[in-house]
Amino acid sequence: MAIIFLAGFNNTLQAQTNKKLVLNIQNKIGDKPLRLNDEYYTNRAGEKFNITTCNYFISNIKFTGSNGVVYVVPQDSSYFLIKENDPATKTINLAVPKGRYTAVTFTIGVDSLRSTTDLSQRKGALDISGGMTDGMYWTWNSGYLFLKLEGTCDQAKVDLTGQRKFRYHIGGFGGYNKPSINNIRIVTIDLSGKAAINLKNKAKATLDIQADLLKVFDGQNTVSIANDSSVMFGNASKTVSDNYAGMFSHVSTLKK
Ligand SMILES: [Cu+2]
Repeated sequence: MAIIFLAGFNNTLQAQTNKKLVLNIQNKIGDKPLRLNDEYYTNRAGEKFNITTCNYFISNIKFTGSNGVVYVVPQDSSYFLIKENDPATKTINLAVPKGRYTAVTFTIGVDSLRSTTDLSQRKGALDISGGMTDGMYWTWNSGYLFLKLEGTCDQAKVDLTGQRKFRYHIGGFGGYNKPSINNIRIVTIDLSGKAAINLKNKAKATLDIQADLLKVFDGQNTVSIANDSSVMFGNASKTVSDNYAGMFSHVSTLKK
C-alpha cells in the first residue's frame, strides 16, 4: 500500500516530533479469533456459518488528547483496507505527536468526499485502477464497499450457482449524482484510565483493538442469514451497518 506524504515544512516538523503508534486490529467472532473457512460459528438466530471473506475499510483516524486537543492523522494517509486473509493489513503504523490520548475515532468505510474525488487522489487502498482485485468498489454513485463479509451457511438461500452462501456487501456514502443510502458509521473507542495512550519523549505505543464480526448478525438488530442471505445496496444494509458500528472495542494499550 502506498503511503502518500504531503510535502512541505509542516510535515518535516511533524516527522521530528511525532512518535510511533502501532494500531493492531484483531478480528474476532464473539470471544474466538476469526479463522477463515475452517471454523464454524453460531449466531443469535441459531444459524451455523463460516466466514470465507472478511474485508472492511477504516479511515479518517483521529486521537483525542486528555487535554481535549484532537490529533487528526493526515487524511492522505488515513485510508486502510483491513483484510483477514492478509495479516499485514491488520497492523497500521501511525505517527502521532507526543502526548496522552484518551479516545480514538475513525470511520468504518470511506467518506463521501474521498469517495467522489478525482482518481488521482485515490491511491493505495483506494486505488480502483486494474479493476480492484478485492472487489471493494461499485460505481461513482455507489462508491466503495465498506464491508465485505461472505461465508457459507446451511440456512442461506440457494444462490444462482446452487450454493448456500451469504454475501454482505455494505457500502453507500450518500450518493454522487443522486442521493442514495448512507452507511457511513463513525466509531469512537474510549481509552480513558489504563487504556490511555501515553506517548512520551522516546516512547512508542501499541494499541490493540478488536472487531467482533459476530456483531454483524447479533448487534442492536438481529440479522438472520435465512432472511437476508444477500445484503447489497438496499435498505437491509442499514440494519447491518448499524450493527457493525458497535463491533469495535479496546483490547490493550502497551508502552514500549
Ligand atoms: Cu455485492
